[in-house]
Amino acid sequence: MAAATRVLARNWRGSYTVPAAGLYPHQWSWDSAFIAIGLRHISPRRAQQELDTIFSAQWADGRLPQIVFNPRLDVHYSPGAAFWRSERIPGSPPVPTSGLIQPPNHALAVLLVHQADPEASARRRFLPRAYERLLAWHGYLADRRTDPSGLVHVLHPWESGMDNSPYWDAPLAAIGETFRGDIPRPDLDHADASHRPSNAEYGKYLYLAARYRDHDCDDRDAGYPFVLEDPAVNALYARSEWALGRIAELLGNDPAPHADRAHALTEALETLWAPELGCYVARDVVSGELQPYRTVSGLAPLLIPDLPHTDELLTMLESEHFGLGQAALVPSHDLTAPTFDSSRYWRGPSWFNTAWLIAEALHERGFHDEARSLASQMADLGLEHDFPEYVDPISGEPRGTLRFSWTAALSLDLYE
Ligand code: 2M8
Repeated sequence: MAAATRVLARNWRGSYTVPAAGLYPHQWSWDSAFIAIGLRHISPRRAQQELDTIFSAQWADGRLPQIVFNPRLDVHYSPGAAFWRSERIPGSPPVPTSGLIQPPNHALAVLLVHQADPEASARRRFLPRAYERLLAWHGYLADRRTDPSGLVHVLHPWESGMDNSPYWDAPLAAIGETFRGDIPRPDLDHADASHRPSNAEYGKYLYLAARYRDHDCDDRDAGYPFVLEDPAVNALYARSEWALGRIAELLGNDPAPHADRAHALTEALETLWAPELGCYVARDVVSGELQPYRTVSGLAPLLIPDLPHTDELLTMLESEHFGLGQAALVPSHDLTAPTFDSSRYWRGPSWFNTAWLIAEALHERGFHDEARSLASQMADLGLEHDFPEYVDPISGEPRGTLRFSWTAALSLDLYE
């Protein structure tokens, strides 16, 4: 507990927590929600502040930005504030941000942070304030990002939080273009190149980001070349609608619209079910093709109550593809796939945030032993390796950077 608390203190910047001191020197949206979930055990007030800070960077259209930049550290991360120039874009907030989004885990975090200390929450009027922000955020997803299928889409691999997942290989390859300018890689000063996405992938990332920026981050432009429906993004959205319903109830409002939305998303997720793989997959909206890979994103719908494929997903989790109980945590990609890479970012390594989500889902479904064993593995691996960003699922060795905030925060959550 003390070691995790120290990491969070070291990465605290007065009103938010950076994911890691060198590699990620700004505030990231879904990181902050995961961090707040752990922070609530040390200081509910700091956890509220973490979320308030990300909410204060909300755009006029309701989007919560992927990154809120500290402009003084712009050369240390790419692409930064000078790339996005968000201040020129109508509806952007007074602080510099990226125009993209990240997965919507915020309502889940707000509910847990509130419940950790309802009195402190009431004193600071945290819940009503957060509720307004969450309504606008979910409204943005419903109005600007929802497809005729009923699912929300991402317009960039970064929006999924799982940057180089194999899901994106074919859709990125189908885009003939790449970024023509310089491709700075300050990330390689802080992590081994073999643990990070490739230069070719960064060329595509920057091309797509620049294109979105140059269209003023306007979602009504129909011509984006990368439009993908991701299972984890939609599962977190559904799960967050359930949380928002509970928040509405606590504030004396009607929870029914949130339950309806969560049900509609669960039903729409059916279009991403791949029976031959035994899990959910992503769909490329441009080509219409399902992306035939088993990834941890495809297991994330376990987070939703009343899911039709729960048994199949549990079987998949325990199979040789994800090796629950055998592998370290939960691999980000199928251990048996030719595309599996035990070190490279979201193509195989096990991450602590996804392990936490799966542990939560197992716990809620009554698999208490399995949930506890995953939780204690997280705590042990975190402590043993100084809270790594991710680990090799076979050896358990640390990968990426160390003293990573959500690893520390979520390990703390599990000490309870
Ligand atoms: C990673 O993504 C950023 C871009 O957002 C990057 O590669 O520079 C991902 O692991 C993402 O899920 C995470 O939120 C972010 C910061 O920890 O790093």
